[in-house]
This record gives sequence, structure tokens and C-alpha cells, in this order.
Amino acid sequence: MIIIGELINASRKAIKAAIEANDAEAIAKVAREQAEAGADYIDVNAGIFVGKEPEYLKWLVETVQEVTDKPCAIDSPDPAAIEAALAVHKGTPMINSISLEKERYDKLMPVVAGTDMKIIALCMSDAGMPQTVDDRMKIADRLVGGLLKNNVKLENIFVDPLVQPLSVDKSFGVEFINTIERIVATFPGIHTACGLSNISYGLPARQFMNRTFMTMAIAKGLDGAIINPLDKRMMATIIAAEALAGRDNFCMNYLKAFRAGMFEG
Ligand code: THG
Repeated sequence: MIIIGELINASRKAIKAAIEANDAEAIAKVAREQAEAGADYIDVNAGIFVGKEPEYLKWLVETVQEVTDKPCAIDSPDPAAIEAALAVHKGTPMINSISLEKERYDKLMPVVAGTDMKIIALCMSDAGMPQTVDDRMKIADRLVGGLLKNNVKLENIFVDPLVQPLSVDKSFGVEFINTIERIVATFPGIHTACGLSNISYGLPARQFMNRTFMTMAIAKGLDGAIINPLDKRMMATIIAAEALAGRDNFCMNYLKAFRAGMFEG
């Protein structure tokens, strides 16, 4: 599972305050903690700061890269903000994300064309939020087709079917899970990713819901997730679920995690 640490997001109060106070050490600490907990990418998101997003996103990338070798997942709907952050990023980042929304697609495609960056392809279009598996697959087909045509390698694409709250519609969990299955079957070798915790929005005991949903998604082939890597039970659940899904030779990762104390407490 490719883990994208979600905690450096300005929608979180502590991160918003740290950005406003130019508190690099506070951001660095969250970056370091997530890397140590097993994050493969550190997501950076300054989306709440209208007008200042490019400047702040750039600062977040610089600040994170001072303290960890893990690349960033540059998280913005605004291609200009993504470009500003890319200009200072060292190594190969993940772009989060391109979608089928026309302006976003047209501006971002030339930026990612022919590069070796990892790219999240979010199943969203100008027609609004997709509801069914078929809605999502239509968008995924066009996004993946467009990326391949622009010389992005299949193995660098992470399709995000878009997790929506179960509290809004009882079908949202199943439609998401079934989309993962279809994506994996339709595009062998591609990756998938999602902002998993959206599923529990508006419900109590969210972590319980999130972990169970993770298990169901892994069973269908989910192999990337934007999550809180400091949630030890989530990390342990991922290891167990991947072993159960047949993705852990001789349960080596499971045993290694056990020896490292990941299943305690
Ligand atoms: N897809 C893609 N990118 C995304 C999302 C997605 N980026 C943003 C978001 N959705 C995923 N990131 C976050 C970041 C922070 C929080 C939720 C999703 C968050 N968490 C609460 C907190 O930390 O205070 C706690 C949530 C919980 O109860 O566990 O605010 O869908 N491609």
C-alpha cells in the first residue's frame, strides 16, 4: 500500500495556524512524524487560502523537504498552485490531482505530459460528483486515455474514484468499492488511491468505519490511500488486510510488523 500522509492540510486548525505564523518547525514536525510512521508521500494542501495558495504551497514543499527525503503529494485543484510548488520540489513528487474538469484538465495535462511524476486522476468532471460505478468509469476511461496519450506511464497513474459520505447516501460505500474492482480489472498495472476518511463524514466513531472500509477496499485491490499514518490501528489494519488479500508473500510484512510491535495496544 502506498501511504500518502494527510496531516499537512490547512483545513486542519493547527496547520492553518502554523502556515499563518510562518512556523516552519511545526510543519516540519508533522512531516517527520508521518515519514517515521511509514508515509511514502507527504501530502501538502493549502487550499483554504484563496489567492495565497501558490505561495503557501511552495513554502510547505520547501519546509517538508528540509526534514525528510519522502516526496510530497502536491494537493490542489488549482494548476497554478501546483506549478508553483513543483518549481521548488526536489526529486519526483506526486500530483494530487488532475480531473476531467475542463480548466483543470487543460492546464495540468501539459505540465504532467511526458514526466515521470505520479499522478492522481480524480473521478470528477464538470457534470459534478459521480454517483454510480458507471459514472466513475466513464470519467476514469477518459482520464486514463488522456494521460496515456500524453506519455504518462500507466504505472504512474493513481485513479481516485472519489469517496463520498455514507451518511449522504447508503450506496456510496458499495459504489466506491465496486469501482476499485472495475478499475483494477480494466487497467491492469494501474494504481488506485483515495481520501478514505470522507466515507465516515457526519458519523460517530469514524475511525472504526474508516478501518473497516479500508479492509473492504483492499480486498478489491486498493493500493494507495491518503490517510493519517499516525493512526496505528489503521496502519495495522492495512498490513493485516493486505496479507489476507494475497499481497504479502509468506506473510513477511505481517510478521515484520508484529515484531516491530505494530499490533500492540
Ligand atoms: N482525494 C484526493 N485528495 C484529497 C482527498 C480525496 N485530499 C484532501 C482530502 N480528500 C484528504 N485529506 C484529508 C486531510 C485531513 C482530513 C481529512 C482528509 C482531516 N482529518 C481530521 C483531522 O485530522 O482533524 C480527522 C478525520 C478523522 O476523524 O479521522 O481533517 O478524497 N485525491
